[in-house]
Amino acid sequence: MQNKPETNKDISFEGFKSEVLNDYRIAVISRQCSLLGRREVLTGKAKFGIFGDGKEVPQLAWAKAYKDGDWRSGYYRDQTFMMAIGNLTIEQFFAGLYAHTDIEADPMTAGRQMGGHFGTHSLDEKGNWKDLTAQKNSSPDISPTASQMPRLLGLAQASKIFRNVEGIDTSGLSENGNEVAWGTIGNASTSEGMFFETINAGGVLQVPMVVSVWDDEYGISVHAKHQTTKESISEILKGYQRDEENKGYEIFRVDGWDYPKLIDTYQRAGALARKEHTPVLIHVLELTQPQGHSTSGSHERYKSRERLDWEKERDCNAKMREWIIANGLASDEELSELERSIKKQVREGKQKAWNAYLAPILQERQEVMEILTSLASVSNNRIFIDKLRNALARGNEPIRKDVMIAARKALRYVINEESDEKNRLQDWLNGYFKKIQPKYSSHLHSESDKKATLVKEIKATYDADAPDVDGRIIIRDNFDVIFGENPDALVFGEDSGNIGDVNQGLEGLQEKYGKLRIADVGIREATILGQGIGMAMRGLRPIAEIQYLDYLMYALQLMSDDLATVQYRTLGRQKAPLIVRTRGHRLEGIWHSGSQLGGILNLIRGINVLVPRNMTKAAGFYNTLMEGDEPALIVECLNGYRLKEKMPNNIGKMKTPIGVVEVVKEGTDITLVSYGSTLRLVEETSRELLEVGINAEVIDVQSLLPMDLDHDILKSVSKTNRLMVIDEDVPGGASAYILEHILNEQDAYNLLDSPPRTLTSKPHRPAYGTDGDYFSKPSTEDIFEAVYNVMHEMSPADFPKLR
Ligand SMILES: Cc1ncc(C[n+]2csc(CCOP(=O)(O)OP(=O)(O)O)c2C)c(N)n1
Ligand SMILES: [Mg+2]
Repeated sequence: MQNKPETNKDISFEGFKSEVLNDYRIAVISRQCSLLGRREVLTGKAKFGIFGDGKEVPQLAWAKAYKDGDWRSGYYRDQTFMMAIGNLTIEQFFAGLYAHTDIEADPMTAGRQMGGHFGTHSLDEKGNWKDLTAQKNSSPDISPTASQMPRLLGLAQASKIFRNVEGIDTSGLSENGNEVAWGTIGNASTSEGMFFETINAGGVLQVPMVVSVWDDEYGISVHAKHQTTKESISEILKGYQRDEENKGYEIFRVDGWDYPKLIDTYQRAGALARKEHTPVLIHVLELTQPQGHSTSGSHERYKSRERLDWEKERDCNAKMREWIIANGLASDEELSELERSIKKQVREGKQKAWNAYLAPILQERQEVMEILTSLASVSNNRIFIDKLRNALARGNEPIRKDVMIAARKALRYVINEESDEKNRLQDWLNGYFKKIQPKYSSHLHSESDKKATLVKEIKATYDADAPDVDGRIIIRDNFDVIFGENPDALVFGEDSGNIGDVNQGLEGLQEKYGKLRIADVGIREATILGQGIGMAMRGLRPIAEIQYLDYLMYALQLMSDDLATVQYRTLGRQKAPLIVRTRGHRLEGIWHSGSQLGGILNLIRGINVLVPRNMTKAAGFYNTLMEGDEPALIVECLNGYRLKEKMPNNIGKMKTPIGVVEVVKEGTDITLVSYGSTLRLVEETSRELLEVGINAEVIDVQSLLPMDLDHDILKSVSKTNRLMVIDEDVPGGASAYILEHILNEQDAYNLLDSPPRTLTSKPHRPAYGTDGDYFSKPSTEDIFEAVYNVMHEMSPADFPKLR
C-alpha cells in the first residue's frame, strides 16, 4: 500500500480499509446534504444555503488530527469536519437550514443563524461549564469573513496560559495546555486586514494554532488575481516561515484532493502545534465549488468553461473515489452501492428534520384555525374572518408568520364586539408571544445565576482618617487584589505590561504576576479583542485593554459581531465574559478625547457598557464583573487618574452594581442626568445653580447598558417634573439613547412640565487645546445656561432672560 498514510502504519489492512471507507462515507453524506440543501432553498423550504461541497476531503484529514479538548474557529464551509468529529448529523444539518428554533434539533444556533454556522456547547442549559477536555469544541461561527481569526488567536493563547501560568484550576478546561486551536478561512478572505493581523500576532505569541486556508481560487465571483499578491497566500507568507535562528510559522502546502498527503500533513501540523506550541499554516490548494458559492447565484455566470471542467476533474470526492479504487480498497460497484444507500439515508434524514420542524407550527396553526372558526360563528364579520381562516388553512407548509397574521388580523374585525371567542383569541395571542418571542429574543445577556445584574452592591467604606490619593492608586491596588485572588485573570494591552499602562493603573503588577498575565502586546486592537474573546470562551478571565476609547473603533466590529452575540447566537450554550478596559472622555484633540458612546451603545447590545465617574466606582465595576459571567466595556475617565479620591478600606471587595443609577445630589426643580467626566461638571454646576435659586437633582447613570433597571430616574422626574440629559457625545448620540429610555421604557412623558432637553457636544470632533475643548464640549457655563433657560421658559418672571 504505497499511498497508505504514515500515521496509520500500525493498523491492520482491514482496519485501514474500513477507516478509509468510513471517511468516504462521510464525504458522500456531506456532499449529498449540500446537493439536497440547495434544492430545499430553490423550492422555498429554506431561505438561504451555503455549503461545504468541494471541501470535503481535507476536512476528513483535519478531523483525524483533532483531539478532545481542541477548538475550532472556522467558517461556513466546514460541515464535513463537523460531521466527521461527530457533532453534526444529517437531521441537524437540515434543521439548521430550516431555522428550527429548538436547540435539540439545531444544536448549532437554535435556528438563529443561517445554516453553515457551526458551534458546540460549552455550557449546560443552566450556564454551567461542561467538561471541555472531554469533548471536541468549536467556537460559534459568524458571517463576516475573517472575523473568526482574532478569536482563534485567543483560543490558542489559552493553551499557552494553561500550560505556563501557575495556580489556575484547569479541571475541565485544559490538560496542560495540550489543546490546539484550529482555524479555517477561505482564500479570498485572507485579503482582510484581520487575517494578516492575526497571523503576525500568532507568530509573535507562538501559540498552538493551525490555520487552514481552503483555496478554491475564488471569493464569490472574484478571482485570486484580484485578491492576493502572486495569487498565493503561502507564497507571500513565506517570510513567516521559522528557521534555525527565528521562531515563526511552519507552512505547509497540499492539494485538497490528495487524501493520503492531507492526512500526513494534518498529523504533522497537529503534533507540532500541540507539542511545541508552534503556529502552523496549511495552504490547501486546488479545491472546488461544485454548486458555486451559495444559493444566491450560479457560478456559470463568471467561471469559464475550462475552469468548470477543471473543477469537475479535480472534485475532491471524485479524486478520493478514484484513489480508493486504484488502491484496491473497494470496487466501483461497491462504492456505487454505498452512494445509493447514502442518498436514501440523506433523503430520509432531511424528511425527518422537516417533519420535526413543521410539527409544532402545524399544531399552532390548528389552534388558531379552531379559534377563528368559533370566532367567525359569533361575529358580524364572519365573512372576513372565514377568509383569513381559509387562507391559513390552504398552505401545506405554514410558517409562524402566517399563523400570526391570521390571528392578529382577525382581531381587528372584532374590535367593536364582545364575546368569549374574542377573549380566547386575545389570550391565545398574548400567551403565544410570551411562549414564542423568547425563541427569537432570549439570551441577549446571560440568563444564568451569574448574570451581572444579580451581583449585589458593596459600597466603598472608609477609615475616619482615610487619605486622599490619586485615582490611579485605587484602580491599581484593586487590580492587585483581583490578580492576587484570581490566578485565571490576566490583562494585556499596549503598554499594559512593563510600565503598567499609560496611566500606571497596573504599575508594578507585571513584576508581581509575571509577563504572561500582565502583558504588553502589539498595536493591534482587533486581535487584542480577539485574544480576549478566545481566552474567555475557554474559561479564563481576560481583561483586554484598549489604550484609548477613540481606538476602540478598531475592535468595535468584533465587539459588535462576535462578543456581543456569543450568548445570543448560541442560546446561552457558550459565553465570553471578557472585560474590555479603556479610558476616554475629555483630554485633548480629535483622537484623544472621544466619547463616541452613541455609536458604541447601538452596536454592542449584549455587552454591559459602564461609565464610572471616578476610579472607586470603576474598581467596583471590575469586582462586580469578576463575579459574573458576562462581557463588559468599562470606560474609565481619562482625566480622573490624577484627581484625588479617598482611599477605601475595602479595596478589592467593593462592588458597583450594574444597571443601577446613583443620585449624587438631591434637588426639586429639575433632574439632570449625566455620566463619566461630564458628571463632575454637572455636579459643580448644580452648586452654582443654587445661587440663582435653582435646585437641581443630579443623577449619575454610570451603567449605560443596561440602564436604570429600577427606574430611579422616573422617581426623580416625578418629583422635579423637568429633565435634561447632558453628555459630551454628539447630538443624537448617547444622550438621545438615555432620553429614549426615560421616555419609552420609563414612560416619563406624562410627568413632564417642560420639554425634555439634551445638552451635548457640537456635532464635530473636539478641537485641540483648552479653548478647543471649551467650544466643542459642554462647559459649566453651557450647562448653567441650558438649565437656566428651561426655568426661564417655565417662568420668565422668576427667571428673566439671561442672554
Ligand atoms: C466582511 C465580509 N464581507 C463580505 C462578505 C460577503 N461574502 C460572503 S462569502 C464571500 C467570499 C468569501 O470567499 P472565500 O474567503 O474565498 O471563501 P469561499 O466561499 O470561497 O470558501 C463574501 C465576499 C462577508 N460575509 N463578510
Ligand atoms: Mg474561495
